[in-house]
Amino acid sequence: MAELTKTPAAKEVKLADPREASIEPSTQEMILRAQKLQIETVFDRAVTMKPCAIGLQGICCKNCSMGPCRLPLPKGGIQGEDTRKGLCGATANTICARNFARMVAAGSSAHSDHGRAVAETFLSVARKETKDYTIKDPAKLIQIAPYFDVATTVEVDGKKMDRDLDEIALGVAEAAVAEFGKTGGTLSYLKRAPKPLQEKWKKEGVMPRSIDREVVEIMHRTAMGVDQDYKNLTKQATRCSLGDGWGGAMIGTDLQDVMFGSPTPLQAEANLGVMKEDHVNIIVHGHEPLLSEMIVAAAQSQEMVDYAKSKGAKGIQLAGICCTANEILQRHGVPPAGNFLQQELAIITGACDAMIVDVQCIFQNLANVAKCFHTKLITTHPIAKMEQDNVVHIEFDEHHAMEDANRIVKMSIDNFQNRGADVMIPHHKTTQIAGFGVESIRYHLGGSFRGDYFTLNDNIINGRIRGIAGVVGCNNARTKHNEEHITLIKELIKNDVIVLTTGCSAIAAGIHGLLTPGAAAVHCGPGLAEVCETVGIPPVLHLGSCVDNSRILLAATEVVKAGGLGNDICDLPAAGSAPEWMSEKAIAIGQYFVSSGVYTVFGYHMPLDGAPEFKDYLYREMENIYGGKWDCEPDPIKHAHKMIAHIDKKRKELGIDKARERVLMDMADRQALGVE
Ligand code: BF8
Repeated sequence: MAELTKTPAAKEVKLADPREASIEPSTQEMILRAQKLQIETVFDRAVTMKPCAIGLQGICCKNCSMGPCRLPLPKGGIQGEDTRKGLCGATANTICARNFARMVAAGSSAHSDHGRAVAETFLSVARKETKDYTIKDPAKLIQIAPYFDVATTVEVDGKKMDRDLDEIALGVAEAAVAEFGKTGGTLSYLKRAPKPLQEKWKKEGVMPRSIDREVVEIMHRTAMGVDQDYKNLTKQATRCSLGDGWGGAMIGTDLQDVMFGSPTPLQAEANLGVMKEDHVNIIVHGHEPLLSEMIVAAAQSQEMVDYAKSKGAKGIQLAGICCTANEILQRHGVPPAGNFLQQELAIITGACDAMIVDVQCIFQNLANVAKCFHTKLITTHPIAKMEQDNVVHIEFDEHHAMEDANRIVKMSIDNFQNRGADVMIPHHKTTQIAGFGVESIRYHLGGSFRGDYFTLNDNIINGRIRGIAGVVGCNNARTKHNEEHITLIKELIKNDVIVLTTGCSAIAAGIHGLLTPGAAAVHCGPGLAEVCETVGIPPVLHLGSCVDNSRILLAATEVVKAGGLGNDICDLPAAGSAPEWMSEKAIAIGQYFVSSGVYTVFGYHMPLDGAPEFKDYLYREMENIYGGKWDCEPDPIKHAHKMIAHIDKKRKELGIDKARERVLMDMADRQALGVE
């Protein structure tokens, strides 16, 4: 039996108030339990350590060893000329724009390296070098092939015939891998965007040339003594981010769909309460589903279930954290045990027999928490190891993926018998419907015969649906866990704005019961409720993981194509949001949304306050170039109303604001008009 040990905490750690830390009851319970067991968590660290005030303003430059140079705003703001400079003379605008661009580079590289791993695995599939992965969605493969200039038909004796699927797969795989380092032209997927948007990108000179090149160029341009014009730096940040959203991330999403199947709506549970005391609990955490897909297969195999039973468990309960959770949720209905801020808490239940991590959003402190229990913490990726000695590294290789997965699941089962007596799994869990995508929205809102986006557009034009919001992104220990997501989403749907969600925001929405058709009657305005009830969909649609934000770009493009709502994404009554963002990946996503024409509001804060001119460029001038702009609002209700005001402005520009007024009439209005 594992003996409980304390985590080596920083000296004088203050304790978080669980009710101030999260709105979610099982999270509160687990924070309290951790404190009783003297196990430190992110929530305690957040009250112990304050963020750096200068870093918060975005104006600390540490790009050479003459610095770090710090250029805080003078008390009382800038009076007259802004004379602040670093040792080399770099202005606050330059420093802030460099820092911003580097965040875009880091975020884009994370999504795109994920996309590359998926593309390389798909190449192994196409070359028949692995038996463990196959093509589960050939229709998707045929759909994307033309974007890579891969023919899907051949002419035989003057007749057009379907081309061999293996040949198409090889063509697509080679072209997809080449996108990361291609030496001529621009990215293939850019042609999926609405034409006017492509024209804007061309005019601005921001069409990404290759995915990797734009990241490298940011690192070059932000190195000491290179680009010293914040507008020029922002341009490169745009080019790099487009290489993420319309490049690396989109390739990742598409090829995952091809190999693992495109998601279709399914029912599952969510929250820490999905863990089971009498089962082997395995948690997968991270982002790339290459391994977790195999873990799902291994954990569901009769051989492993029997093995678990032979060790005294009733079965195997697999669950996820973060975006790996979203990946296996949307394709297999495997429940998420929680989002970003709940990762330590899953171990603190005492019932986590193994936590298997791949890349991104993984706390190093997991190792310290795991040390207090029997939990096996297993790293699996060559680029993401941990220094602590209680961490096991089992390197995953797609060429023997199933073998690796079986080994990991067996190790997890073997660890079940080491579980201590002190187990406490919170009871809270909810039911949710997840697994929406571009295709399933088309089907659900259009029906099987006339499945298309016309129906969605009709409902936007007639005002039942006021607009579309993409609410995405992380949790942040500087804000109350899940509060901004849930308050914001509720306010949007109350005002008839349909919400598309991904990432940790989607997990929050699931945990708080917003991903069910039944949520429409409880939380929605009358128009959106009517649509959801008629069609049988939730008012908040779970579109997957953070790389799947590419699905939101494509859904917006489908809405443009369906007609009646303008010619470009920036014409749509739509807005984006990341209310509890923390990761550089969120900044990359925000930049590609803005540069694709979306008004995008972030919560908490943006590291821009120290450079008001650069901030103004992002918050106002970008709109003149791409039709989208940045904004920030920490208060979730005000945040929602900024998005709604933008949606209403777009409705007015489209001339559909009158229809909206008609729908908003209440009983008294109708009686006054004599129509009731
Ligand atoms: O990529 S939402 S905390 S898990 S970064 Fe991380 Fe943020 Fe969650 Fe998914 Ni996206």
